[in-house]
Amino acid sequence: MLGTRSVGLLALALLAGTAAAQTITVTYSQPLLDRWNYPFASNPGAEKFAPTFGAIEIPGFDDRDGQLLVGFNTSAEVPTGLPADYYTVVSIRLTVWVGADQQFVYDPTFDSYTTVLHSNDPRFTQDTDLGKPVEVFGVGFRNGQSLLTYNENSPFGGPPIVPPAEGARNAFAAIFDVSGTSATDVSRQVRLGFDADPFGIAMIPASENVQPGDLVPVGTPMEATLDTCVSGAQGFLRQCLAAGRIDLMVSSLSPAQGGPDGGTGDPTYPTFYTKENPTAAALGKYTKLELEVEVRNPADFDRSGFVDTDDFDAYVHAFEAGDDSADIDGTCFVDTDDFDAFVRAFERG
Ligand SMILES: [Ca+2]
Ligand SMILES: [Ca+2]
Ligand SMILES: [Ca+2]
Repeated sequence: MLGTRSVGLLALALLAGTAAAQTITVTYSQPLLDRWNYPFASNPGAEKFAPTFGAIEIPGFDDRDGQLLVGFNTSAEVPTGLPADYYTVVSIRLTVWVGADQQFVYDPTFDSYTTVLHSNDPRFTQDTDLGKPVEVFGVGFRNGQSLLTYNENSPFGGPPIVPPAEGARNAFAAIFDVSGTSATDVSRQVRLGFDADPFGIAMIPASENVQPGDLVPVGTPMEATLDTCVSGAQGFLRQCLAAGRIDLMVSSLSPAQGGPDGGTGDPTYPTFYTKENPTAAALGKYTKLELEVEVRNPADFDRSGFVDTDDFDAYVHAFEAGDDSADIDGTCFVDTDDFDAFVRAFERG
């Protein structure tokens, strides 16, 4: 609590008009919301488990059929409402907890969508390792829903009212443009035929002694360190922080057994605890987010506390040198878009 309080005072100082950079480090030991984002979830915000599975190329269902939406309210620790380029996520790690025993095998590496195509599809490629990774994406919305309106018990999707329906979910696993404002739904990426880089893949800590290809025991933590250099990731997180809430979608293309509703047959997909799960609550195994954010006006490039022509000169020098510090738009590389972004920030003051 003391740590959170001191962070709050720093944020107040920022709002009071000092231009100093702030670095905020915070751990959210429970989510604001977690929701089984699945068309047949009868009580999606109160489900005790969130199974993540695919309904690969099954008409009427998204390929990423069962998804886990998690959200964290950051507004108490990270000041909201600033221009997006004030925010830079330095590090971010999401931890989820496996909720069913030995139901899937651990795959810590990316698999192309081509590995889940039907084997007679000419684009099919053999998966070179057992299992499917647990992936973490950003979250996009449709049908008038948005980051701050969509909650545990908001409507799953738009018309038709009776599921299933493809491409109709109101909150979906998404990749983003550089600005983080334009979402591309990856829920149907297999039938649409494209690969999508997740922001992170959930990994099991070495101390758990679970090797790739092993069945994963119940209660195992899985940690996804998000790569803010993935295209659109920093932009998406900037938009989240400006709004005061970070939403992420946990998803897997492990095919559901026994049909798309996961009805019959032995399941072979990952299931996670939600905060409503009494076992998770007793063990403190809540979905967790660890976050380090720098908040500063990028126009004060020399960090003097105010914006003047010295900042412009310093920026031009860094830009010409190709220095990492000249990356204003958060893409992890320096190009003329950064120069334009700096000029806009400088003119803003
Ligand atoms: Ca694999
Ligand atoms: Ca300055
Ligand atoms: Ca850049």
